[in-house]
Amino acid sequence: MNTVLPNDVHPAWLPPEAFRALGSRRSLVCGEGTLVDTVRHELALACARYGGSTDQPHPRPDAPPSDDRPAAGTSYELVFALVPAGLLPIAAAAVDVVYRRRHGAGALGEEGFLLARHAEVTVVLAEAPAGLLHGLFHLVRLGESAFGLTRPMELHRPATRLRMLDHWDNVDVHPVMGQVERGYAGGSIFWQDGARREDLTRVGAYGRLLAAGGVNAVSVNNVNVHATEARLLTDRLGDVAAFADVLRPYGIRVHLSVSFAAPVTLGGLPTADPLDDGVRGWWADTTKQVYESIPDFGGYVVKADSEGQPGPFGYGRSHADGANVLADALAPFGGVVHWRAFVYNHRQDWRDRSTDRARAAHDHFAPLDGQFRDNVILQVKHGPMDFQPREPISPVIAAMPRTRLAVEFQVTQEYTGQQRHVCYLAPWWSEVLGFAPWGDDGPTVAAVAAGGPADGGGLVAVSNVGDDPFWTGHPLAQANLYAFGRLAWDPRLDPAAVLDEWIELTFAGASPGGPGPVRRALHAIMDDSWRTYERYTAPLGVGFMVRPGHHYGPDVDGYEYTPWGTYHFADRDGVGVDRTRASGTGFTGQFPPPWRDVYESIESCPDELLLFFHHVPYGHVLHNGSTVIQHIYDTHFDGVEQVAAMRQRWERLAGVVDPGVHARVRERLDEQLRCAEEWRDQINAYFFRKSGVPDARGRRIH
Ligand code: GCV
Repeated sequence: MNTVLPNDVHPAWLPPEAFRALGSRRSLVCGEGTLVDTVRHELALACARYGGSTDQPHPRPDAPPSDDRPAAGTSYELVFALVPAGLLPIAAAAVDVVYRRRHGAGALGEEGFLLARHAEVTVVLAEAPAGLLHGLFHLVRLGESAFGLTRPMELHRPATRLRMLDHWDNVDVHPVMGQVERGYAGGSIFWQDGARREDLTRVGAYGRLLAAGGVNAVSVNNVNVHATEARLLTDRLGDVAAFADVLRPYGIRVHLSVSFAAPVTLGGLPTADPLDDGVRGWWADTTKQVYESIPDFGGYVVKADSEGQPGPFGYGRSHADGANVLADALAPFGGVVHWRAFVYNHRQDWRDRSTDRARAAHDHFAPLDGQFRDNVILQVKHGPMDFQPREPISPVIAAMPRTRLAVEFQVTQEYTGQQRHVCYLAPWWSEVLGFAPWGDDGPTVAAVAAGGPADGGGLVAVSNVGDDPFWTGHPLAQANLYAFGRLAWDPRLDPAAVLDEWIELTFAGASPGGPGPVRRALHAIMDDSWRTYERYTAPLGVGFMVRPGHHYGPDVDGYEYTPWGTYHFADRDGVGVDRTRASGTGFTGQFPPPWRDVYESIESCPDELLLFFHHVPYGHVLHNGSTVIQHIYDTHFDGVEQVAAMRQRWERLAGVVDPGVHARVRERLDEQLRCAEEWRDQINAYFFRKSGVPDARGRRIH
């Protein structure tokens, strides 16, 4: 295991200083296995730097589980142990007894851990090695406070079993999309010049960062599977196995995006019809070979019948037929298929008012509830459209109680400033995860993803990293990657507290005045940055006023007359999409009560989604007391002022944070301000020209 990153790569939230508290202690690690070795290795590195020591256990085989005598020899300050801890030093054994009395075996699961302080020893106890690894990173987050005099016993386990990142990386550089589709941080960390990178140190370091956030699965290639990438399933499988080898020590399983047409394109069969025996056999044989090289392979990700990708519709079959054939091939090995619900008609006619892209996923998938195998996970984008800065939740999330659902987020900032803008997305994800689709008494979106008594599908996000020295292009975009992992582990976490953790870790020891000034400045810049972004871009949930193709910067009518859908219907009198049952596309009817009625009525529809659900006159008065047109002007002027304030605030950190980070963020904030002004001026001018209504405050509109 090589954790030494090249000097020009930023350590993100795991700088050596973050390990000071652990590295200066006398620690003992008990247990065996790859992940336990990782814990040992991490502690050894930290101790070499900070003067502590780390040991193997010296158990006394005759010691009973509740033995109270200290271990012979060294007295430890920190102990990592697997249950049962009876043969270990006093602290772990005593904690083990209390834990079992209170919680019973199995309470920690495969990845959970218990943290306790007993007889001046900090103890991390787990039932499986992954728990010790997560416990280690939890201690890194706690720093010195893990060794405070008193600490109540804490039990931690992830809310959901699968916490995954999807990479939209291509092996070959795609002529239009480049190497990483919707990537804003340079090339792929996995591939270069059409081949697997020789040196996978970065991939290992990435796995380490992800594990420290809480992620445990990575899909390594684009869901748009082009010819070269398709071969990762067969003759280029060695590449995937190599990634699995370097990610395994961090408890991360590798998954692969595959093409539904693979039996034809790779297998030479005449059809990919999922009900054809030859096709079933091909998937079964191919999958068996995958597991022969990668025994802990996670499974397949499939984008089918979507934006030009092949799928079961081509054979007159349903998406359940399609997903199940892959699921059957994976089942003997414990693998899963993530089947994406992002299926819509991208060849629609803007003149046809009855077609509504928002409806598509529910129309296609809700009728299939109950028809998928247990190892199919239907992967649903959190909104019905496509990762806009504001959307309602996808009604599919509330429509398939007999299907395992994963909720998909987009960490890569395709529609949220492309990592040139500061846009801390955790508050948005937290809102989505905490949303209760059946009303306040029902389960939340997070609970659906976690599943009931059986496993849910978990949470998935599209990654934002590349071979950029800061990993994410914009150094502050690292916070989004960190926050996704943390919220996937525990969706109830407060996004501001998660940001605090990220600041503490990332800037640990990096600033002469301590992290205080950095923390204050970054909260001021980032806490509300998603809402700031929302203010200066498309108003009131209408979305998609971006430049077609690359999706950066404003273009109000960019998609208005294209086959991709998502229109705003602005005219001289008003703006917005009528998605009501009464007079529009009927999309509101896809929600269960109370939301189907809340969204249906202009009176009860929340302001921030008004134009998503309703076409209203410019003079319509919002709940906040402003007219729609005045709200558009006000938010756009405010949004730009807020970006200017962010930029000023960052200036004051010159000399406080690392000069390289400072320069990169400053350059990005300059661009953010320029772009926000462009948005303000285009949006305000557009709506002023359409409506003829002047700004009540007489500000300049072009
Ligand atoms: C990988 C949007 C993006 C595409 C992406 C697609 C998806 O349409 O613009 O680049 O394709 O979503 O999620 O599959």
